[in-house]
Amino acid sequence: MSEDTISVPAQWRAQHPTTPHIVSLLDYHALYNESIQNPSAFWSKQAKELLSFTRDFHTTNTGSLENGDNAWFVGGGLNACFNCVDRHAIQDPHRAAIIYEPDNPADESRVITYSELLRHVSQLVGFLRERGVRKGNIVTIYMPMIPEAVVAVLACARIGAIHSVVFAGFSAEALRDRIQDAKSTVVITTDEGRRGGKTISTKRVVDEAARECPEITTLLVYKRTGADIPWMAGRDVWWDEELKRYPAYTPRKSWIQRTTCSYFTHPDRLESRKDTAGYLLGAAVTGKYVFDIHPEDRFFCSGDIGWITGHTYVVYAPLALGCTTVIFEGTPTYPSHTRFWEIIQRHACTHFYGAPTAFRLLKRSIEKKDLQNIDNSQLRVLGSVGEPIAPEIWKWYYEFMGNENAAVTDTYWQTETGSHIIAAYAGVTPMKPGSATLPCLGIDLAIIDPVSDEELKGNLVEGVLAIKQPWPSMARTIRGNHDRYMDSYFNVYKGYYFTGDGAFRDQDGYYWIRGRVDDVINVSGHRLSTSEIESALIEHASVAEAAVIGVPDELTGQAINAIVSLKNNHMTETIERDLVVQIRTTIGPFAAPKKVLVVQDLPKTRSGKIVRRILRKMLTGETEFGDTSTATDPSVLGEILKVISCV
Ligand code: 6R9
Repeated sequence: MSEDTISVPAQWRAQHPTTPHIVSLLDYHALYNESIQNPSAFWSKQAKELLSFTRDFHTTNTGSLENGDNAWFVGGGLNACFNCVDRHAIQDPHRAAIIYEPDNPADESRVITYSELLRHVSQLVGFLRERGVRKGNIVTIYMPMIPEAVVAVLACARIGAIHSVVFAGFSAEALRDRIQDAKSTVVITTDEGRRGGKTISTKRVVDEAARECPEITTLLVYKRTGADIPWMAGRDVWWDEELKRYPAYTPRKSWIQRTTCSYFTHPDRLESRKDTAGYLLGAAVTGKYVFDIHPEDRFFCSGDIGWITGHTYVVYAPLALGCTTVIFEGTPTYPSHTRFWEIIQRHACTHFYGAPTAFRLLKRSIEKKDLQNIDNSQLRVLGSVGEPIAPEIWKWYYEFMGNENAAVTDTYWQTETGSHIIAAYAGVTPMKPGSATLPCLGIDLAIIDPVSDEELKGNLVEGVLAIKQPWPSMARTIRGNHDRYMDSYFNVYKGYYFTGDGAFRDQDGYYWIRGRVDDVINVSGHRLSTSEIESALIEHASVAEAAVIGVPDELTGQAINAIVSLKNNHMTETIERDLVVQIRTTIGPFAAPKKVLVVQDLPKTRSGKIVRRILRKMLTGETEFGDTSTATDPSVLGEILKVISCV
């Protein structure tokens, strides 16, 4: 192995409270080889071991990547909620399922046991069913990170309804589009939320969105703060008042699901659906082997459940494996920068899973002396997700968060993959700061040369990352747009799943993710599409054309720069600010551009396409723009450069 390798801390295995699920790298290789050589037998065995099926499947998987028609556990039936709640409630009813850490550390935290979780979920199921929610309907959930958000997700899963969890940072307009698209008749929210000491007006946002969603018949409101809020009699109902009327247990008659699915709304309108059993198995297998989760563990993932990370690793993976999931409502810097350490200490967390954007922020302000009263020696595994983690941030994380005692796993994956694709197996895989390391079980990777479209074999190759074999938690379609699904993932390189990321395979076969090769921007681990932001800008009455570029940013990974030209070149004093507000209100504050540049004209090809490549080079300070001859009017470049140098 090359010299930048960090081996698993010597005490890791010695201090393990039980026995790791995989004990050596050899074991990993043996399992991995089995999973690639005989995937059906491997996944069938894993499914039977980790999931409880109500009806056995007769075929492990069918279909091909070429045709994009993969299906898993055909003929089988299970209920995701039963797997995440009932079976643990039956076995160990008093085990904590959820620990809730409120935004303000002075407020009381709450522990919800598996039997209590079963009761809450069952009561919500009773309510939702009475309100007409059935298998296949889509319920929209717009809630802060509180246990009731998880209850809502699981209640949908129990019915076989589809949950569309919309991140509570989205604006009323973005929420409206998603409710309309889902045709939700029931929306679940809170009166307000609290985040980083600030109030988020969830109910007000839903009210505004609902004005153009006449199909909503029920707005279920959980009382989080007790604020005075507007009320629409007949439509709005309180969670606490309603749910107690329903039985604490719903019988199993309508449980069995086959093709019902989780449904994600992404900023780029990507909506994917997955097989329930396949998705749940991806979550459980990676939870078990990558994170080494055991039932006694307390797993703290700081992701929001409105994004895939929270979806899979706050809800489904820890609960399917029957451990305790820690739900944190707040932010890493409130009331102070040591909040994560304090939470981990207070709840004796064994795992922490977060994003490089937060680590970069904390690294700036935390000193060793701030942590001298912290004892987090029970912390075994530290995960990173969302974007590449720079080696110096990796090392900081290893040292400051884990005291060089915990295994660090940089987990590379995507909404569409459902669960980890490349990750170090905690306590097993020798680590290399900055590399996501080795493929996960059942994931057959390929690096493709973008020029020749050929797969590059062997080590020391760089190209586009693709996957050669189907895996259970992969998305099976884009709802209502299967052609887009085929074009985005399977028609790019025939026979492969196309990830959209560039990657390098080093001399040891380790993978280094280079970032997106398409028009996706990653700001603080939030995946945004340039086209949605550009459309939001163009909706503004004064904007003629807009181009959105992601530029490297020390704190947020990438930052959004928007370059616009105005109708009749009519400049106003407040235009830059107005456009930032425009994006905040149409998409959400997290998509706000760091810079807005107003120019006379944008560089275009002769066919009228904006040449973002040149703009990107200009914004990142490059002086060589490559071939600019296709730009319609080369003089526009000089003018843009002038504007850039003035900002
Ligand atoms: C889980 C999640 C997916 C995109 C993905 C890639 C980037 C995620 C990463 C990473 C490097 C990692 N990404 N994890 N890049 N190293 N460990 O983030 O899903 O929101 O769909 O984003 O995020 O570019 O293609 P999603």
